[in-house]
Amino acid sequence: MLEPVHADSGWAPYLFQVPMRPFPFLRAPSLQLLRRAAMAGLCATLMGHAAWAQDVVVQNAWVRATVPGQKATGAFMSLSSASGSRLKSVTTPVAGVAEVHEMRVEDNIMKMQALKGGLELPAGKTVELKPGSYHLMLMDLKMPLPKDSRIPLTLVFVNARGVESKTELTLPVSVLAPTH
Ligand SMILES: [Cu+2]
Repeated sequence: MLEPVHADSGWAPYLFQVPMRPFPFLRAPSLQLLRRAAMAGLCATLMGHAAWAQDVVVQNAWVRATVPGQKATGAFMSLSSASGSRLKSVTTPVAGVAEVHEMRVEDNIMKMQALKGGLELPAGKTVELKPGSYHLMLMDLKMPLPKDSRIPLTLVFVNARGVESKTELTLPVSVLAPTH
């Protein structure tokens, strides 16, 4: 599995994971080198076509910094799914409760609520999780999140065939959306 990449440099971070056993048919020890070479080639290919490897590509992920005593914050990112997927759930060790939320205006009041069924990611579309819109809500925070720190966060996706996959991220903590 590739480590989640985070770019401080301004290069858009591509965060994805690779299936652990893509070549079960190449198990013989004599094929070890061939297998390794194939993996290297595959990885090189994946770098250029991230969406092909993992159905969902995560970009520009960040979490809002907190002040001491603050018990909740939001995490934001853009998600694009090649073949259609659903963000089912989210977990992070820094929060007791983490949910996928939407914000909408009801009777002129901005309200937010958990998306019980998760967030649909239509094939080929980029879904933005951003302040004032869809977001990940981290509640019951176990520690302050100072800016310029990082937190681990796991996204659970379900693809169009109903297969679940996890994407492990490391999110930068920021006061505003990092510029890219
Ligand atoms: Cu919320």
